[in-house]
Amino acid sequence: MKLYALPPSPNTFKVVALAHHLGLELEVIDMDVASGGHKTADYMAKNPNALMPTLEDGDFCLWESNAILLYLAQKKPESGLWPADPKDQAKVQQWLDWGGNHWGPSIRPFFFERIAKARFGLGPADEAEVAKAVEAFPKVADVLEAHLKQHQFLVGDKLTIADFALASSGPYLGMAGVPLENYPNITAYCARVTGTEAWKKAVPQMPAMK
Ligand SMILES: N[C@@H](CCC(=O)N[C@@H](CS)C(=O)NCC(=O)O)C(=O)O
Repeated sequence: MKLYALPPSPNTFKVVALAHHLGLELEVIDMDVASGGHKTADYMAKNPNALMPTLEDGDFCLWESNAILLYLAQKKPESGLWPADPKDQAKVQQWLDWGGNHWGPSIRPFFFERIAKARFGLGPADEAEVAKAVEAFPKVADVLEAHLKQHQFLVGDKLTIADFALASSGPYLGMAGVPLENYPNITAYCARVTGTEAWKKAVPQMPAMK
């Protein structure tokens, strides 16, 4: 299988980490966004969004990183990462949706203002945007913190693809200055999920910020 990738992005490295975890062979192809590799007709025939990641398995192409997690996990049902029980499956879907609709948007301003802008020369962080994000953060983070106070993982106290999706921001939360001082369970959870060998192999070292 091939993964067309933007290696420093959590949406890419969570898929790479899952492949390592499951022992699946994956050829990772860096799309070299700086030179527009992702905007070629060839690539856009695989993924019309011109975004990464995209999985290619023979003549089967799949985009949207969470769908890719699901596809890979189903190759190894014995892993339990996509549970067999319909209620557990629905709970996994619940957390995948919550991650995309609530957790992701709540941390995105920190990533954009404090990492992406510096990295891509887009000017200084807009502190007013950061202040808005700080104010909005507890409404979302309190939900996750309360759940993780009672549970080691998101669903059934076992690792699932929902954890691969939600914890994928973990390696950058500190660098982005996400205000986690009052969220020890979120911090411990991200370290628990992403502290394994599979993640260490998948997460590229970010060069130090100037
Ligand atoms: N919902 C999509 C998001 C994909 C996405 O936004 N990918 C970003 C990296 S996180 C990308 O390819 N950015 C390149 C660009 O915007 O040109 C997924 O989960 O796969």
